[in-house]
Amino acid sequence: MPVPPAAIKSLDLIKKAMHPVILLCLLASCQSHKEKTVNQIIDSSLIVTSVEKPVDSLLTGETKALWINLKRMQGKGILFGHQDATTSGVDWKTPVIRSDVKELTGSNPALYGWEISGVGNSNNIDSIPFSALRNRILEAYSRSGVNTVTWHYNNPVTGGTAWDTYPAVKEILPDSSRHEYYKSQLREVGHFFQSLKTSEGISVPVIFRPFHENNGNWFWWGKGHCTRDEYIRMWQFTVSYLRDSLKVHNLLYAYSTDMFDSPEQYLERYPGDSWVDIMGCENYWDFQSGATISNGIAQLRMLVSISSARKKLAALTECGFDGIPVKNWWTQYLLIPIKDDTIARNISYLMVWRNANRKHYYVPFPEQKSAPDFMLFEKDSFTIFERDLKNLYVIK
Ligand code: BMA
Repeated sequence: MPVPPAAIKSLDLIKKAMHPVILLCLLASCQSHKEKTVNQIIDSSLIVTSVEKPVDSLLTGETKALWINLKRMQGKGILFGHQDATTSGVDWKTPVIRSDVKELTGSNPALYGWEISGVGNSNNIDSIPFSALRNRILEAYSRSGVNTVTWHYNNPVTGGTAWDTYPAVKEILPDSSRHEYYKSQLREVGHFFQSLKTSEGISVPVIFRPFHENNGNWFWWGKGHCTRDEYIRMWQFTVSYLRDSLKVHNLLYAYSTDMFDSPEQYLERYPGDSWVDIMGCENYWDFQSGATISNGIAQLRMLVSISSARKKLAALTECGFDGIPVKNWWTQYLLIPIKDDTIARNISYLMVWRNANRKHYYVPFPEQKSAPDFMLFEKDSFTIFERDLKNLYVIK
């Protein structure tokens, strides 16, 4: 099995620090227990290092400023995010430009989620043209909004969707059958991120969250369809190819699981402190019923503890209630439980999913039953919408 880049780096450091004889013995034993050694090295990356450094030491100034400003804001408020906020709503779709959040509250969200499945083609998985996506991202940036991108990447072996769980991860790793194809896809991804340039030539910062919900079994990169080692190697290759080979320097990397029970479970597939900027989790379920909110809060508490020990940011990277059937859901099920918890309130942002149409939506429209409560949610001093944002792209 090829040694992942992190392991190579660690071996280099060990080589530099060690007496040559000890080193020879170590390398000899490495040959016979290569598999075990690789795992041990990956395990050691799970030890808290407390180094306050983004994944990419060559980050653009604006991206680094975003990272620093989000850190400074921890505990002071939570950015509210909406997937596809200005590309699709309950009654409209690009090329129209509206925002269901703004139409109700008078303000855009502070954070925008976007989807790049299909990158390289004209349209993404949800029929949004990439040209429009690019413009909406640039516009969000010009209003000091934060952009985050997910990738429901089609199965690279079968060509099926992200939900086609044929075990493809091992096939895209270095020296495997679909590796060159995977690199060609990453070039499309990198090209898209590099194309996000303002007229002044500034690269728009993006929080990239690939291979999300990795402890669920519904995506081909999920649990049950790849080993922990394969997942970590895929993650590390992806980051290092974008950053080191393609020289994409406007990305913060967010790692996310779905719901989890313990820090160990959360960290099971964690790629290591040098490979992650934001530690996220997604949780739709626990915030939908009074009986389970405390589970959701317990997970956010664990997330904040794990991430702050590592000097990372934490976020509820996806949540929401499809169709929002509960009148006071925004304040009573989401805002107050998080805000009132001294630890959970340190997450940087939360994001609800997209408004596709009147059968699949996460933000209310004027006559929807939770609309008044969503307006109260926006007015609360702890939620951050566009109108509450300072410039996140300069360091003061
Ligand atoms: C899912 C649904 C799908 C969509 C996909 C990617 O949760 O909203 O309709 O295609 O996300 O955006």
